[in-house]
Amino acid sequence: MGIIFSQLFQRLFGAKEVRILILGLDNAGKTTILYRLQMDEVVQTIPTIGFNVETVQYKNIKFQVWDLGGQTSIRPYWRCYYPNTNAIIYVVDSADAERLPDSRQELQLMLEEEELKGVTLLVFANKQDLPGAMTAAQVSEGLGLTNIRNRQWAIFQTSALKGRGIQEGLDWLVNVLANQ
Ligand SMILES: Nc1nc2c(ncn2[C@@H]2O[C@H](COP(=O)(O)OP(=O)(O)OP(=O)(O)O)[C@@H](O)[C@H]2O)c(=O)[nH]1
Ligand SMILES: [Mg+2]
Repeated sequence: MGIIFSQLFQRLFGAKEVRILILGLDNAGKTTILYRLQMDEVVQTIPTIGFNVETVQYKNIKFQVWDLGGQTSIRPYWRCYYPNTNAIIYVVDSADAERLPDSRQELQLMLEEEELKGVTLLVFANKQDLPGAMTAAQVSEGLGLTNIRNRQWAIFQTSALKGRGIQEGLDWLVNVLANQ
C-alpha cells in the first residue's frame, strides 16, 4: 500500500516542487511550524521581517515552503508571493481570541485574490497547549471558514511547540494535492 502511494506521488509530482505559503498574523507560530516541518524541532524564533523559505521533503513530495512575516506593516507584501502557489497554510494563535477578527479579515482579503483562486487552504488552530485555547470549531467559526465554497479547506488543532497535529494536517494536504 505504502509503495503504491509513494509511486503515485512520484508519478504525480515527479521532481516538481509544490509551492506552499504559510500565512497568518504575527506571533501565530508560522516560523515555528516551518522549522517543525523541516527538522521536527522547536527553534527559538524572532519576529520575521521578510520571509524564510525552506524545502521540505514529505512522502516523496518536495514542498517549497515560504513563511512570511505577519506584522501589520509586512502583510501588504504577502501578495507578491501569491503567483504559482499550490496551497496555503493559514496559522492562528488559538489563545488570542481578541485578534481573531483581525485574522479573519486578513484571511478573507487573501481568499478574494484572483491569483489564489481555488488554491487549497489548510488552517492550523495553533497553540493548543495554552490554557483557554479556542477549539478548531471556534476558530473555524471566527474565521468564517464554513462559508468557503470554491476551494478545498480543512482545519486542524495543532501545537507547534509540542509537535501535535501538524502531520495530520500535512497528510490531508498531500491527499488533496495528489487528487488535483
Ligand atoms: N505555547 C505555544 N507557543 C508557540 C506555539 N507555536 C509558536 N509558539 C511561540 O509563539 C511565538 C511566536 O512564534 P513564531 O513562530 O515566531 O510566530 P510567527 O507567526 O512566525 O510570527 P511573525 O514572524 O512575527 O509573523 C514564539 O515565542 C513561539 O515559541 C505553540 O504551539 N504553543
Ligand atoms: Mg515568523
